[in-house]
Amino acid sequence: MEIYRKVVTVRFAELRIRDHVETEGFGGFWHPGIGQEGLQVGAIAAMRPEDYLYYAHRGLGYAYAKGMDMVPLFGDLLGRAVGSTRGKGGGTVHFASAEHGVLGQGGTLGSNFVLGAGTALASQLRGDGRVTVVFFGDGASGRGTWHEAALQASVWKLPVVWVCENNGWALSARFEDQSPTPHVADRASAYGMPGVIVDGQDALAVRDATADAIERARRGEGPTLIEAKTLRIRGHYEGDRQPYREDQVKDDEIPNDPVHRLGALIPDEQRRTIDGDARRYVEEAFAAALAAPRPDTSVIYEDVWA
Ligand SMILES: Cc1ncc(C[n+]2csc(CCOP(=O)(O)OP(=O)(O)O)c2C)c(N)n1
Ligand SMILES: [Mg+2]
Repeated sequence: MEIYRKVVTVRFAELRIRDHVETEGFGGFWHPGIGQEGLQVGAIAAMRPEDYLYYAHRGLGYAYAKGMDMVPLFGDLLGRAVGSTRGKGGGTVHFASAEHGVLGQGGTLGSNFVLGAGTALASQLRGDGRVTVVFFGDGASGRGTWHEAALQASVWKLPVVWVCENNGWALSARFEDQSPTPHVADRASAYGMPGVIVDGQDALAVRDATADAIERARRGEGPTLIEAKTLRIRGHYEGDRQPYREDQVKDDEIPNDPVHRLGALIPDEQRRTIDGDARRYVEEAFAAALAAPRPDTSVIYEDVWA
């Protein structure tokens, strides 16, 4: 029930942002995660609140699932002072909340692989029992940083779980044109870790696979690579007309829609109540963020390391 509530909340947030981008525009790129909410929420449902998360750029489902409120998330996206970075980040890769273990991301895809191995090493040295989960796409899986982080994490049995969202596309490049093997998970064996393939549209299956990997990591047995098979529903960014793509999908015809799959498990009346509450929560949070002031220019040098 709780997973459904979060998935449907993220779906409404996705649709709200899509509408806003269409009518008002957007400062930067919005990479819609519509259709991938189930795997994002499902995997994170297996984490403890104190575990560390490095999310990917496709939507805001990860950070919400990890416990962040929608107001700071929308605030960051809209460049408002109520954002978790007080509106200074902008775009989809600059949420952060140390309190929720949401450690941010970066515009350079793959920079978080080595950071993820780093927080896992910190947890191992401190013996704090925390696990780090790192999300990334099929395209990012080709970065050299993944391979070095995966090797070292495996040799040192670091408590990290790699979750690859294979949606078949990296911008305009098909997965088949970027990988010599049919699955990203095939690469796990080179680093002596399990490579698990799971249906990314099945939130509960992703939750279970991630729970197994997290337990293994907590026991000190090292990393796991999970590959969740999913589909990129919209363009790479909102507004991408995808001239390179023939298999375009409509928002209301999402194959194996994770919202419908979970919703089918819940009695109608209860589901309608959850949906209504989620829709209201998203509308109110979006309105609150939109009404908030933009950051004052005087804060520009705050939080700058050097
Ligand atoms: C190192 C680096 N190279 C290229 C880019 C530009 N870029 C942003 S997203 C993206 C596609 C990533 O594809 P994938 O990892 O499969 O994630 P998806 O967008 O499908 O969720 C690219 C090429 C970048 N941000 N960083
Ligand atoms: Mg991809």
